[in-house]
Amino acid sequence: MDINTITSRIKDICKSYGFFKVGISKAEPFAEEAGQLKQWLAEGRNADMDWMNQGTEKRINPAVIMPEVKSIISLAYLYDTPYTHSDSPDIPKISRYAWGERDYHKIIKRKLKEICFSIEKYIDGATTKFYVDDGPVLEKSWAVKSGIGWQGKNTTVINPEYGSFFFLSEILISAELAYDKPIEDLCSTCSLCIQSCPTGALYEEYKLDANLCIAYHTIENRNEIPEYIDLNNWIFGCDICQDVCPHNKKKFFSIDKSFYPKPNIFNKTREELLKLTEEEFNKEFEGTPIRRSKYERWKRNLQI
Ligand code: B12
Ligand code: SF4
Ligand code: SF4
Repeated sequence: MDINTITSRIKDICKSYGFFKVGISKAEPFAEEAGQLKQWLAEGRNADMDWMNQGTEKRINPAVIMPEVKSIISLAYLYDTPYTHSDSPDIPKISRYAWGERDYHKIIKRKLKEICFSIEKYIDGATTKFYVDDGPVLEKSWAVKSGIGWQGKNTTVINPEYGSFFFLSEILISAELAYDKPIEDLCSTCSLCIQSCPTGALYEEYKLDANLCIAYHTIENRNEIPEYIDLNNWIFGCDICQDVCPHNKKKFFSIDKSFYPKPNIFNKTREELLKLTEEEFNKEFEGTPIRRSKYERWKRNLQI
C-alpha cells in the first residue's frame, strides 16, 4: 500500500473518534523553537512551573522520548459549547475548558489508546506513544508544523475554521507517513488579544509571561497570588485573550457533551460557590480539572 493511502486511512481512524482536525509532521528536532523555548525559560517566563525546566531536550527532539519515531500525528478536539460567561460581577468566571463533567485528559487518552491499537494493527510492526498535555512535548509547535493552525499573538493555536477552543494531543509513531504543511498566520494587523489582556501577560506579540497570566495564577500557582495581579473575577483559568479573538466568532461547538457546563456550578454567585465544603467540592468536581487543582486553591481564588 502506498504512503498516501496509509496516511489517509490513519486520519480517517482519528476523525472517527471526534477529532475535527488531524495533521502529520516529520519527527525531526526543532531548531528555531528550541532557541525560543530556551530563551523563554532563561527569562523565567515559566514562573514557578519548575517542571518546565526539565526535559528540554525531549521537548526539542522527540527521538529522545522515542528513538524509533518517524512521524508525529497532531490531533485537535473541540471543547467549546454554545454557553457564555455571565457578565455579572457577582458571578466568578471559570474557563470554558473546565465547565464540564469530566477531565479532558481522561476523555482524550481513552480515544488515543484505541486509535493507537487500531494503527498498530493496521501497520504491521509499527510502534506508537501518545500524549495529551501530559508529556515533554511542544504540542503547539507540532500542531503548527502539521497545519492544524497557526500560533496566534495570544500564543494559542488557531484553526481558520474552528478558532482556538480545542485541546491538542499527539501520537508519536515509528512509521513514515505523508506530511502536511504549515498554514498562513492570519493575525495580520490585529492585536485585540494583547490590548484585552488585563494583566499585560502578552508582553510581546506571540509571547506570554506566566508570571502575569491569570490562567497561571488561578490554576498552577500553589502559593499566594501577588497583590498586583487582579484576577478580574476569574477563579479557574482565563479565556479573555481567546474570547476577543475574531477567529473564535465563527461558532463550531463540541460534539462531546462532557464539556457542556455542569448545572450545579455554572454561572453561580461567589456566595453560592463559597458555601461548598471540602467534601462537597470533592464530590461536585470529582474527575474534573478543577478537582485536580484542589480545594485550597479554589477557596483562595474565590476569596480574592
Ligand atoms: C505551560 C502551559 C501553560 C502556561 C503557559 C502558557 C504558554 N503560552 O506557554 C499557562 C498556565 C499560562 C497556560 C495557560 C493556558 N493554557 Co496551557 N499549556 C501549557 C503547556 C503544558 C506547555 C506550553 C509550553 O510549552 N509553553 C512554553 C512556551 C515557550 O511556549 P509558547 O507560548 O508556545 O512559546 C513559543 C512562542 O513564544 C514562540 N515564539 C517566540 N517568538 C515568536 C514569534 C512568532 C512570530 C511566533 C509565531 C512564535 C514565536 O516560541 C516559543 C516556543 O516555540 C501546554 C501543553 C504542552 N505540553 O504543550 C498547554 C497548552 C498550551 N495549554 C492549553 C490551554 C487550553 C490553555 C488555556 C486556554 C487554559 C485556560 N483557559 O486558562 C490558557 C491559555 C493562555 C494563553 N494565552 O496561552 C492548550 C492550548 C490549545 C491551543 N488551541 O493552542 C495546550 C496545548 C494544552 C492541550 N493539550 O490542549 N498554559
Ligand atoms: S489567559 Fe488571560 S491573563 Fe493570560 S494572557 Fe490571556 S488574557 Fe492575559
Ligand atoms: S485576537 Fe487578533 S492578534 Fe490575537 S490571536 Fe486573535 S487574530 Fe491574532
